Amino acid sequence: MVHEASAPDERAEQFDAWVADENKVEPQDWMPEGYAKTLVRQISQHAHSEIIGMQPEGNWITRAPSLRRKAILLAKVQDEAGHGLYLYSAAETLNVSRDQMEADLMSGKAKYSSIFNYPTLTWADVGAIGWLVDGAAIVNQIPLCRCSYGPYARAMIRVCKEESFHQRQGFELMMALSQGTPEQKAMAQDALNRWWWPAVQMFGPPDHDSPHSAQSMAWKIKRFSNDDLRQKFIDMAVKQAQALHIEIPDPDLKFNEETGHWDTGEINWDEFWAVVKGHGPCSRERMANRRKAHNDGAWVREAATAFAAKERARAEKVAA
Ligand code: FAQ
Repeated sequence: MVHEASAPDERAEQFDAWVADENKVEPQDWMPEGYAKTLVRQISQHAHSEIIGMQPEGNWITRAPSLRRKAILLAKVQDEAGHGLYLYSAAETLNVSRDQMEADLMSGKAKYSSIFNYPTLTWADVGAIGWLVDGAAIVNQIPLCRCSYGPYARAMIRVCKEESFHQRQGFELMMALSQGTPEQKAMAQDALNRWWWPAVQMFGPPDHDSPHSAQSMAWKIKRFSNDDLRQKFIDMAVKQAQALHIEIPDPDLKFNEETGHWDTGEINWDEFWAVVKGHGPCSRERMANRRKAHNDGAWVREAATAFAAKERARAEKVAA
């Protein structure tokens, strides 16, 4: 742990050594301003992604094809709300308020994952999201369980357990469709066609164009680079698509004997940046829904605050 009384440059050195030794940083510890700022940026954007990420699948709750599928989907979407809450709480340990994080999302200052700006056109999209989007999320988030910041790392352990169930239910749904009627198999293929490239882009820009990676890796917030995690996901997903007997929509996809990895065709980074900047097919709709939900929930927040004040006053009266 860093000694509060040390000279400023000594504190920075002690901090780097503490983190390099694989120790955890806790909220009460001294930390460089940039470290806290990076964490608030990443954790709050991660939380926003979970909350906005409820919308694409939420769209299918009323139209799930059976009671069993509906119960599973409801539970999954509720889990995502829970993940958002753990993550907002982890960010709050860094002295940023939930109101501030919410305001940054509404103003467009804070981002959320590009993937949630695509539409869910058919029931197969629910399977593709579970299989590919949760699959990508796990590959990215397992290393975050070892993040140097304690509250984020601990939140990630539970999140990953739940994401793992989400991924399996998506794969099982895709399996049911791909082994079903020709129409169902075509639906599974169409969903893969539309979700593949956005899932590959989820890992963020290529390493040479990722301004935050080097510092975040030095601070052991990120453990692997965007491209390394992307490759890991691609290698996994190719095998899974083979098991489903559906085709990844990339004519240039090829196994590289030398590296032992699957090489893909060009990733459309122009599309990625356009979506990140708010020009995705559903960007406006997602933000409009989020704003409405926030405004509709104002009375709940007001009631909870009034109730807490009443409880406090009652406790003070009893104590007096
Ligand atoms: N979308 O320098 P880097 C989920 C931004 S949760 C939008 O590489 P960094 C669960 C980035 O913020 C999915 N923006 O940045 C689920 C930065 O902009 P800034 C979310 C992106 O932080 C499943 C700029 O580009 N997961 O799916 C994206 O080192 C199903 C430069 O990028 C997390 O948030 C993108 N895809 O690396 C829920 C995991 N990529 O902030 C519902 C935690 C990059 O300067 C249903 N986050 N940008 O304005 C991370 O691991 C990292 O933040 C990265 C980006 C890897 C996302």
